[in-house]
Amino acid sequence: MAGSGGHAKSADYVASVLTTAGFAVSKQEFPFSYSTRVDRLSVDGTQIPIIRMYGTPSTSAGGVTAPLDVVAVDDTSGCGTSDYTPDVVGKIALIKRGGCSFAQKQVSAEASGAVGVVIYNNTVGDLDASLGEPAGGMIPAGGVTAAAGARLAALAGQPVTLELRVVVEERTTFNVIAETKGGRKDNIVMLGSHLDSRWRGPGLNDNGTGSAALLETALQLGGNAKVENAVRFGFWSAEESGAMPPPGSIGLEGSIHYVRSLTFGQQLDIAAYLNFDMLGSPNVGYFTYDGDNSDLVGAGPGPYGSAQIERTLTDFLKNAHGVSVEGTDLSGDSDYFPFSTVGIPVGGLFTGANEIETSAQAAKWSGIAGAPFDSCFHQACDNLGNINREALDRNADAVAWAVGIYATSTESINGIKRGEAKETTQKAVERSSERNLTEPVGASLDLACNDFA
Ligand code: DTR
Ligand code: ZN
Ligand code: ZN
Repeated sequence: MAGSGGHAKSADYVASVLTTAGFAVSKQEFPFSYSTRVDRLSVDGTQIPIIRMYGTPSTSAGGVTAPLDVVAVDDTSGCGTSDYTPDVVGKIALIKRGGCSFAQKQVSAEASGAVGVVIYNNTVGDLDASLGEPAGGMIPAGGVTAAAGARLAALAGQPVTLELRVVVEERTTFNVIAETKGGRKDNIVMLGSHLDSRWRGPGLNDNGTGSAALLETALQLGGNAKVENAVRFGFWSAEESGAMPPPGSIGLEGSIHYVRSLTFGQQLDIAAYLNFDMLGSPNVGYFTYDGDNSDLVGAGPGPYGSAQIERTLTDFLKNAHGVSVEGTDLSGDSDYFPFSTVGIPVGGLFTGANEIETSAQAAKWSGIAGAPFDSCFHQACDNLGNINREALDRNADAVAWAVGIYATSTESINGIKRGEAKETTQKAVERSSERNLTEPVGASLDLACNDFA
């Protein structure tokens, strides 16, 4: 997660191996709002896993400690004040799920004098729930499993500590940018992936897979490679919003910071940006970014040249691996967004998140219809066991193929031929008009991000 020691170690490693491989490497620091959360329930010195209910107020640091009051179990346990005895005053109420909304249980407990609520599940699995309207969130409330509930029900009167808190603080994190020493600096091929994970887990598919594919491609290319066009790699931080993102937060903070830091001329020097975010989803879908909006749904086409990138990636996966690819909409949900907003042609690969794979997709990709592409998306289980290695291998080949093609020539994207003299400013302005740029860059990026938010 951005701002954590884990991200810093990952980014330092990437910077180190790319420096050793001969790249010109820089770290681009930027401030961001680090938000994480403490969800803690302890009793008898042991911790019981608990998930804060969405909408609950936070406790202070250290939480609230009070005796446990076990509310009688019936079909509507804890749904009305008549379910509570005067004993619950000043205590933390343990309530079984069922019979009414979580908000109603919480409001009834608060009205009866409880200082906190622990609701346990009435079915298998975690209880990751919401109190609905904020009006329901008056005392701290969290959910535990049925097994934890049974254990707690035997501890009536024991002191328990309930700490449910969001930690938000201004921190600094950094992107890693690496560029070949050779190649044209006015026609750069850029590729990127985010190196940070979601707050709940290690993020091996999202986005260890994209970062690993990019890093290995860079190391195989080498920073001293003889290339026609310079190749630049961006390993972004803070793509994932924090544990409790502010309303409207779109994340993408590292790539947005990067594009905003470029002058207009520096943006024109980038011939294309290719993004790789989730390349190894277990129940794999093979998607390329729909640069020409041929699926006619959602967002429109990308900037001129995006369709050609889609074609290159689609044809490679078909010809080299016999994979039939579908388009995924350029709807702004990863780090290509700030680049496309300023008119830079974009493309990329994706293997699916928590969307459900259809029967038709399962048939062509040998997957499981009706199941998510990645059931551990943004969860703690997004670990090394959550990677479809065949999918990662195929997609990594496509990343390398695209680098080989575009480091040699971007003519199919922007018409610039190999060895063509550096274009005049007039031509650059004409080219930028092809990118439908109508106002200064920063404004269009702000506009788009605000729109998006
Ligand atoms: N938002 C990305 C995952 C994601 C969802 N849809 C797409 C489409 C294209 C690339 C990535 C994604 C994340 O959670 O990092
Ligand atoms: Zn993610
Ligand atoms: Zn991602």
